[in-house]
This record gives sequence, C-alpha cells and structure tokens, in this order.
Amino acid sequence: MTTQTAPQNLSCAVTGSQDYLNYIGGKWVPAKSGKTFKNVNPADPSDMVGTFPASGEADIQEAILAAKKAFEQWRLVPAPKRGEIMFKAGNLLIERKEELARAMTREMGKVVAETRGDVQEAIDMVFYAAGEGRRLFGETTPSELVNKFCMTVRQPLGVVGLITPWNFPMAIPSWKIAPALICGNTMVLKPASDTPLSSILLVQIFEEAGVPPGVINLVCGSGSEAGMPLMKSENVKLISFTGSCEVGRIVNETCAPDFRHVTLEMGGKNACIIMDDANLELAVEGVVWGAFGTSGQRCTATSRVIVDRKVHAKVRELILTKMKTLKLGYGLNDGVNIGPVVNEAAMNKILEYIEIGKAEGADMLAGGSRETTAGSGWFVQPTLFDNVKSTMRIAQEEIFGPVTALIPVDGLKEAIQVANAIDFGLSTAIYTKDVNQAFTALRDLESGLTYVNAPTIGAEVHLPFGGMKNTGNGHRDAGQTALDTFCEWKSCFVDYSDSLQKAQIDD
Ligand code: UN1
Repeated sequence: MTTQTAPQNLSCAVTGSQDYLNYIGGKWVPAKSGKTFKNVNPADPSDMVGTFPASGEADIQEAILAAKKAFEQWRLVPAPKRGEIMFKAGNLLIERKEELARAMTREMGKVVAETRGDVQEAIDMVFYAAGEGRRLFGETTPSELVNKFCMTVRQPLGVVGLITPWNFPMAIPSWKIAPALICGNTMVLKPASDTPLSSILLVQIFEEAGVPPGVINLVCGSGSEAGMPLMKSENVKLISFTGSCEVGRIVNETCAPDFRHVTLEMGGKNACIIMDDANLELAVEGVVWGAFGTSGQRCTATSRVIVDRKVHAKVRELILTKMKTLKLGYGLNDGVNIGPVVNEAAMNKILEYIEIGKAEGADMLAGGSRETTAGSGWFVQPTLFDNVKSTMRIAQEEIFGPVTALIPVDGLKEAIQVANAIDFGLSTAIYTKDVNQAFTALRDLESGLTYVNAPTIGAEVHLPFGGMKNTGNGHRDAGQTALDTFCEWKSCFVDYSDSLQKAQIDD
C-alpha cells in the first residue's frame, strides 16, 4: 500500500482541487483499487472540489482491523486524558472555523452563515463530550445484602461504524465521533459521498490534536461499496447511522442477525403550528427560516405549516412577502440566503415532488422551478403550496428541499391531529401565546423535538436529538443519551462479607 502523510491543505480545500485520501491506521492512503470519484461544487459544477478514494471492502476491512488494534490501548486511556485531546481538537476547530465553513459551502452548497453554524455545532459537541471525560458518571447504590457494594460503570463497545449524511457534514459526524471517543471506542467513519472533504478536514483536526493512529479511521466511498461491508462486519459492534429511511432499514436488517447495535436517525416531515393568538410576524420568520434555510435540506426542516384558519390568509400573505426577500446564489457571495441543493438528482427529485403537489390539486403560490439565474448549479426556487390536505403526498413524504405546505385547520385539536398524522416524528413547533395550548402541544405532539415560539430547526448539542415513529429506532444522538449509545453498562457487585450471601433467597 502507498502511504503518504496528510496532503490536505485547508486553503486548497477552499479554492483549489486535489486528490484526497482515506485515513487508516494513522496513515493517509488511496483506495486499494486505485479508484477515485469526483466531487464538484453544487453551485457551479465546473468547479471541481477534488477527487476522493472510491473505497471498497478491502479498505473497510483494513480500517476495521486498524480500529480493532487501536482499541486495545485507547480503551485504557483515562477518559479525562481522552478529553484533553478532544479539547485541543475543539480549539483547532475554533481557529479554523472560517476556512472550514468556506470549504463546506463550496462542497455542499449551504450559505456560509450556515456552514459556520455547522462548524460551531461540531465545536459545541467536541467540547461537550470532552467535558464528559471528567464525568461519565455511573451510580453507586445500596445492596440488598450486608457488606456488599454495588455500582455501575460505563464501558466502551469496541469498534463502531459511523455512517453520516451530507447536510451537516461536520456537525453530525461530530455528534458521533465525539461521544464515541470519550467513551473509549475506536471507529470507522464512512461519510456521505457528497461531502467527503468536510469529514477529511474534521478527522485531520483530531489527528493533529493527538488522537492516536487507528482510533479514528475514515473511508470514503459509496454506501453499497464501502458502507455495506462496514455494516456487515462482525467486528463492528455498533452502526450509528443518519440518513434516509430506505438505507436505515438496510442497516437495521444487516445488523439484526447477530444482534449488533444500531442507532438510526432518519427522515422528518416537520410541522409548525401557528395558532390565531400567535405573534404572526415572528411565526412567519420562523417558518421561512425553518422551511427554506439549508434549502430545506434538514431532517428538521419545516415542511408543513399547520395554520389556524382564522389567520390563514394573513399568514399566507406574510410568508409570500418574506419569501420575496430571499436571494438564491453561491453561498459564499454576500447577501445570499439560499444556496443550491446538493446535487442534480436531489434537484430532480424536488422538482418531481413539486409536480406531484400540483397534480394532487394543491395551490402553488410561489416558486416551483429550477432557478437558472442564480448560477449554473442546482438551484431550486423556494416553493409554497397552499390549501394542502394532510393526506396529499407532499404533506406526507419527505421532500428534502425548499418546499413547504400550508395546511389550514380549525383549532388546536385538529392542528395536533394533523401534525401527528404522518409516519415520521422528528421535530414540531407551535406558535402561541397561550400557555395552556403550548403545554398541550408539548405533551401531545409525537416528535422527539418540540419548540414553542421557535422554528422546527435549531437543536442544541447537549440535548438528545432524534425522533419517534419512522424517524428512528428509539435511540438519540447528542446529549447525555449519546453516552448510552457508545457505552455498555456494567453493574458491579463487591461482596466483602467473607460469606456466601444469596440474593433473593429467604434464609
Ligand atoms: C439534521 O437536519 O439532520 O436542529 C440535523 C437543527 C440542526 C441539526 C439538524 N442543529 O436543525
């Protein structure tokens, strides 16, 4: 195998193009097959971001073995020491935030204010998890028996596989890498093939901060060629996946026969409810940010606006006015609010959904097409449908683009019913000034995240992130819950009575 030191250069990532490599066992290496794939700027497909290893089973196996070997040592490094390395990584992320953000905008399209937010979320997660190095609390608890001591401790799982999406190419890998690291696991990261560079830049920072060779391995490639062998390996104790339901099902089924752990964070069809007593200007600001920010490509995007009929006309007018202020373009240019969508196939899928919405009889009030004046890339106009029925496909299926649906209802009861009448359960929001309505919604909305008087997007790393129903499989990323994902609990009993004490047996 050819080995090289890290060739990646941050200024090149922002403007130039180069051949990037996998990171296996502490070395930057090409795919064994020598195959590569290209990645282009979605705002300008003639701008080549770089070529990346098109890896396959042999590369994945080597990465898993490197991780397995590194685990022997890493699991024994005291967690506060692991945390110290991570604090260094957090500081490097802060130092390079601007360049990382710019490289990410170029790679996946969202505007630089948002890619800065993506890097910031990674910084937050790395610091948050690093701090856990001095906690990672277990519990002590009395025993039923005399002279017996009971406690619980967290133990790492071993090698974990992390499969991450392109829409938050630093934040989401960091939600998985950081807690996995602090808990003492080693890992193989397979990032989305639309955003390998952002992951490479992130992993380089961990390398520079002093994460030992083999602890984090990064293998670029497609889901079928690189993701599949990672899921199939019996040496991989957990797959933590964020992406589509379709692939999530494959992950679940692949890991099920030998009971390997799986965490899934998948789609959303998130509703924002606007009640008649709400601050309508605020609600509409939240809707426009939630629906069209990141070009609607967030799992948490506001893709349904459930509005009380009494304020329907007013809300519609306010949304349309606000939409007129949105500017599409290259996310590094001043004044641009909406970047392109990630690739041509994504654009075509979104445009198809717009046609479906029209055919279903919803009223399209704005947008509806590709925007060619914004550049040569994959730009889709922010699109608003009105008088959408909850049963329509555009109100049920995840579009993952800048399209939202106004659904008029009568009162809170119907609003909650409609909000819940979907297969997903990630994020919901309600705008109201009435505390009774707010708490009723908090109780009854079926979603892992619920916001009152705030948009459906905007999760913070120290709270659990994930959803109910088809959004997930009961696990949560981030927050304290991430520690449970990346640890096994061990209950420990120490009997210092010098006699055989039989629990639960009557004397
Ligand atoms: C996602 O869309 O997959 O709450 C993650 C938010 C972001 C994370 C979104 N902090 O919208």
